[in-house]
Amino acid sequence: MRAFRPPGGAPRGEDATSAPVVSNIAMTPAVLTVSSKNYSSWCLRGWLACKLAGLDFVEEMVSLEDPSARAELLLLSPSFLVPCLTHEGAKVWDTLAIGEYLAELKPEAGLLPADRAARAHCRAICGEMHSGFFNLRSALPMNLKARHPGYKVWAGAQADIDRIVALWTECLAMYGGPYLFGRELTLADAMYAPVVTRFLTYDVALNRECAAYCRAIMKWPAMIEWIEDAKAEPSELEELDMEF
Ligand SMILES: N[C@@H](CCC(=O)N[C@@H](CS)C(=O)NCC(=O)O)C(=O)O
Repeated sequence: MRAFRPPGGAPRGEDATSAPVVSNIAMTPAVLTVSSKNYSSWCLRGWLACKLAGLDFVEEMVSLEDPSARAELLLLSPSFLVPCLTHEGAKVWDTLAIGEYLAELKPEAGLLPADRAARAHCRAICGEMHSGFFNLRSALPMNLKARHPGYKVWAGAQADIDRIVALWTECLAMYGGPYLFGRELTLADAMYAPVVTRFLTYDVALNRECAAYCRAIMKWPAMIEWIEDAKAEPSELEELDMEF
């Protein structure tokens, strides 16, 4: 298992011998365990939610192929699945649960809309993404390095695409865009961000509003950062063609 610590992630001028011990839990930075940045759509969602929350976190990258890493992952994530967020004694291993945890932890970050009805709407479409669109997810796996111009979408996946276009179009009309719930990014945008990349990868034709939404998401600095990292990933996984 490799651990990536961003430069400057540790408090400046502090080291293990001189720093006063306040609380072991409070001093441990939040850790988001993720796998491939090129292929893992759930990790992208969880990571974007952490960025949106303004959480101070470090990434821990695991290789799901490596048996010893998998054994270690079981200690972190009882489901074996990533992303998994470890923060001040809490261990959260499901993307939707991570989103809810962050919304509770950082209410000021606006992961969920302030208005009650909009908040319910946001939760409903996040839930729909989390539990649905199986045909889209299996037929059009996330692969940020790939481009398939003129890709022929299978009819089963087209029904999922049509439903997503309908729900995006409704949100953009109701809340005025440029994001799903208006002027500010929410958890819904993090949940649908890997759908945006799939639509670009597989050259899916969209209406004007949804195409503009995709452009807005692709300009999100956190998305740009993740995609740059994905493109820099070793190419040995490039042939992998599955949803995970
Ligand atoms: N429902 C889970 C799905 C998470 C998931 O499927 N994660 C994939 C990576 S994107 C995974 O960990 N797969 C384990 C494996 O391939 O062994 C969530 O919302 O977080």
